[in-house]
Amino acid sequence: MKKEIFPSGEKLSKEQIVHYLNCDDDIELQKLFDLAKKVRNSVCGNKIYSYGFVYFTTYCRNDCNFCYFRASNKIERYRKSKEEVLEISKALIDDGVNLIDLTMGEDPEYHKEEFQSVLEIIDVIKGEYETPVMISPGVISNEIIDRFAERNTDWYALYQETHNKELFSKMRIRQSFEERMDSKTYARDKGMLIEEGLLAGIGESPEDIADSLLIMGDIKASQMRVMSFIPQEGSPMENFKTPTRRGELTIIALMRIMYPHVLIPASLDVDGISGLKDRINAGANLVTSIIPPKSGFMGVAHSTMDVDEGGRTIAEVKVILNDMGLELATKEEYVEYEKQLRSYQRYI
Ligand code: SAM
Ligand code: MD0
Ligand code: SF4
Repeated sequence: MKKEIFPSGEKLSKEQIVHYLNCDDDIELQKLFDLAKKVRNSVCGNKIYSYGFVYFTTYCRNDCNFCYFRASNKIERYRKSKEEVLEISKALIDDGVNLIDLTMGEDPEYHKEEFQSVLEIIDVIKGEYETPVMISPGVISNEIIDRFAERNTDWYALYQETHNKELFSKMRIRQSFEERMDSKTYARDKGMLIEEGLLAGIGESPEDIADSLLIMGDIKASQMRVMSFIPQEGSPMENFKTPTRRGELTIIALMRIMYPHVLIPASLDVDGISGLKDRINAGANLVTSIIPPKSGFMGVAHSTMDVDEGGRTIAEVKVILNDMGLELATKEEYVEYEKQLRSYQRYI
């Protein structure tokens, strides 16, 4: 497969990135979004990909300052059985999602059993259901990463949130910046695709975001995300304000222009279904956080928003995308795209 399967990205300098992040000229920003959309269409045509979200345990040993599910937050938690996880995954696949994102808090129970039940779940989803899988387990040992990689688990998602080490230590308290970076690059070197991610509105500067955008390219992330911070009840950042969405949308557009090949989520977790259109119009090519209604499963940033109301379903997403002249990709089309991403990895 040739490198030319994807257009090459704009090599923006840190100064150029900072310029756009500081830009408050609506006309200039609209030009950026239009360019991002044009780049996206040249890569994906009118297709948009979709991931089902399965947050199967909300227990966590960590105390991230921004997160509702941090260990010290006194909330109701759940840990779903293997059967429940498979049932919801099957329902999502039947609805038409392209991939299942198995997400968890850093639950000590799973560390104790060395992720045996997660591996068994992956075997069924990949084998019997013939569907790609992403795992979002937090930091895990290299030995466990080896086991995921051996099973051809497609993706390892692990978001740094910021690449400013001082800010990182205030957000992901008592966690190692290096260990988190090393886990994802190790997974990449073992053949897994990796997703890197940012939180917007946690006290970062435009220069920090520019650094992150450049690092995401350096580590060869094939999926890149940004989500606006949503304040969580009971957490230390409860009274922080959520930022305006201009930042998130500008970052999506910059990612698309700099790295035309990557998957960039429009996450329903940030603003629910009403936030879909703007993110797609900024250059996103993937809808994430699709959750069946009344399933008893949660989102993260907005743990319950639009879930039971059925707002986070394929049916709802389809209506909005079709209105925009876009279509949801089939699983086969997604698998082909993933294959191209893998080939492209070798050239960058
Ligand atoms: N526990 C694993 C980890 O931290 O890597 C995986 C799940 S974690 C809940 C997934 C992501 O949700 C975080 O990396 C963060 O980007 C996002 N998130 C958590 N709290 C958020 C908030 N308050 N606002 C926006 N995004 C948030
Ligand atoms: C999402 N709520 O896609 C999910 C989550 C974890 N890999 C993804 C943050 O928005
Ligand atoms: Fe735990 Fe992940 Fe939330 Fe941090 S972001 S507290 S690791 S669930």
